[in-house]
Amino acid sequence: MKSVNVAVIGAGVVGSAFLQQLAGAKSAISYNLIYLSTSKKAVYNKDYSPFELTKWSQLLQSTASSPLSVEDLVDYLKKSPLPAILVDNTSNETLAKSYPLFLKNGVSVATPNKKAFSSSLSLWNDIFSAENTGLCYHEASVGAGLPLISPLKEMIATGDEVEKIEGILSGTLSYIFNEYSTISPNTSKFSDIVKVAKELGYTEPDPRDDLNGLDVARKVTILARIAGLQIESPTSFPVQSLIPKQLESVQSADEYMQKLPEFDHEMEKLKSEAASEGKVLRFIGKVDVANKKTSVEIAKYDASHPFASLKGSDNVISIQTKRYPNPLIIQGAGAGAEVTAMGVLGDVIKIAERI
Ligand code: NHO
Repeated sequence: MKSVNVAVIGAGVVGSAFLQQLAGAKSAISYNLIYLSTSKKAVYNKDYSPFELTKWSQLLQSTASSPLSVEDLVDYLKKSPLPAILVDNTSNETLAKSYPLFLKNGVSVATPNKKAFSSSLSLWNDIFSAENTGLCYHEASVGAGLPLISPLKEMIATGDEVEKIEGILSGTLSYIFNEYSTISPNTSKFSDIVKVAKELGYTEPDPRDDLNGLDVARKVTILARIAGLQIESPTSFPVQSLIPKQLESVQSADEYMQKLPEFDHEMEKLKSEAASEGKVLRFIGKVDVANKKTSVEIAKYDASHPFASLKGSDNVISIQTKRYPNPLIIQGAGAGAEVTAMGVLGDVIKIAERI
């Protein structure tokens, strides 16, 4: 039986779901967990002998070892007697910047961490350099486990040409707009919906980290680069922020939440304008390949459009290509531990089959 060595960094929301799924993976390949770390602790054996996957939590609790530095981890994994895969389940930027080092040394990477793919264009080019001997897959960096990146890459590799990509790419903002702007008009206030989303744990601790549009801009950057656009960074194109100017600099999330109702009329105006045209508001990311334009903005959609009938915190993406003039629509849960971990494990299995 083929075996691979797996090193996992991060055992939080996604990491713990990933480890549980890895323990039950239905694959013809055997996955040996040889390294596991959080920001403070690590477990690994110098002789690469694997740990029992189902015991990962106890192992982390009882270890006194600190995580290896990036350089030492690269060294450890490149000398692995079996093909090695690094799974980065953190949102750490320094680690993301070190992917080229792993990949150059024959270590493959699977990750939901958006940072590496949506930072500078030079980092993207280094990650996907033809000289790298490791593979790098990041399906869960956009739309959690939804099959987006893999089919998009396959369309392009087989000669299709992407014309336009448009999508609701944030689970949090999907929920907020699906509740706020409905096909049958409602009287709910924007600030009340944000409050409920925060209470349900759908937003970041400070909702401004969702409402500033940067998370969507990062996902748009990734999709646009795959589609062939040379996007310099997620701040190099227009991104509409949903944070009122006056609340951008207030100190705490609590103060922001407290003052948000004072600005409800701004969003209300947009909502009633849309309703008078029989439309709803949605917060979308757009990639217009022909015109080399990307943007993140509030847009209006007819009640009959697939984006208008979205439910809960689902994501939806519409991909229009030469072969799919009527766009290919991919829709479903775009956030959450289980589906995100599924995307990461799917990548690990693909890498293991291919290395
Ligand atoms: P946590 O729960 O904070 O866990 C992070 C773990 O990494 C911890 O164990 C921490 O100790 C460890 N860590 C951090 N820095 C480290 C370092 N330098 N060395 C070693 N260990 C370190 O984070 P999550 O939620 O598990 O997220 C992990 C990654 O998955 C992040 O890159 C995140 O962006 C990505 N991700 C998460 C989700 C999610 O549902 N939680 C989603 C997608 C990607 O589908 C999700 C989504 O997009 C939700 C989004 N908010 C939306 O659409 O609205």
